[in-house]
Amino acid sequence: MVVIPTYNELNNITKLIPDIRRILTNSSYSYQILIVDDNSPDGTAKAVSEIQRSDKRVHLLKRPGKMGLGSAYVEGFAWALSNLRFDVLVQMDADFSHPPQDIVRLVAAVEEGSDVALASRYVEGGGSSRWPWHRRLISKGANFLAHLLLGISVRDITGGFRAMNRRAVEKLMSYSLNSRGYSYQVECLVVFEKLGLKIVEVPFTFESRRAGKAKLSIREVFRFARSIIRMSLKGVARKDAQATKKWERQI
Ligand SMILES: Nc1nc2c(ncn2[C@@H]2O[C@H](COP(=O)(O)OP(=O)(O)OP(=O)(O)O)[C@@H](O)[C@H]2O)c(=O)[nH]1
Ligand SMILES: [Mg+2]
Repeated sequence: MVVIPTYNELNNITKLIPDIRRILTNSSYSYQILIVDDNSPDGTAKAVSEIQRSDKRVHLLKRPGKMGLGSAYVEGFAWALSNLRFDVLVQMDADFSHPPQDIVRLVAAVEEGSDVALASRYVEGGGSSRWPWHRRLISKGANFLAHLLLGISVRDITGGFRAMNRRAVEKLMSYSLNSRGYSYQVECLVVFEKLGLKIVEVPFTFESRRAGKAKLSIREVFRFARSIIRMSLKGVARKDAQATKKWERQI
């Protein structure tokens, strides 16, 4: 199953869904696609509803407003766990930065025994194509900060193209993830490494977004740095641990 958060991705999503469908139909895997849309003003959700009419394997979770990539994934994963049957879950961007044909290699890596497979720019054979220097710098800086403060061992910490088995998704959802924005990708890895899950990096080439506007702002960069610092100081707690703390405070 493939989960895709969208905000103003009309011109990408109407092409991406058919591409994923074609690629997975031609592979040995069955597919389901979940779009988590934050009431995009460009009508992304309406276009997805149209596609849904002829394809029951496409699902749509509509949220009232833009609440951040991380929170879209958390809601999407929780919805998928309670409503759909799947063995492997793939998360990816809607803008073709994550080439849909690489889904098959990621899923295969999980089927071969890894809990989590990361599409990675920073292992041999991986890279970024046609990315401006300032975006490369932000990406490298974000990875450097996360390595330094959190001691994560994988190379591409901030990438958002990943596959994981159902057990990994279930475990992840038992944690209280605080990242609403881009640091979500890092927070998940903190949890996965803490749990000792088997993580593999699969090289891929990150492409520039095909259509639509970039959403990464300076505000998001600062928010990311703040989240990494918070994680390094406080870690990431399980939901029940948090509940216990609250209870302790009450008595
Ligand atoms: N539902 C939801 N999706 C979001 C939100 N912010 C970003 N997205 C989606 O998350 C994915 C990644 O966001 P992008 O805007 O592509 O971020 P990026 O790749 O760092 O930046 P550019 O591709 O250069 O714009 C895309 O599919 C976006 O549509 C949000 O607040 N809510
Ligand atoms: Mg993008």
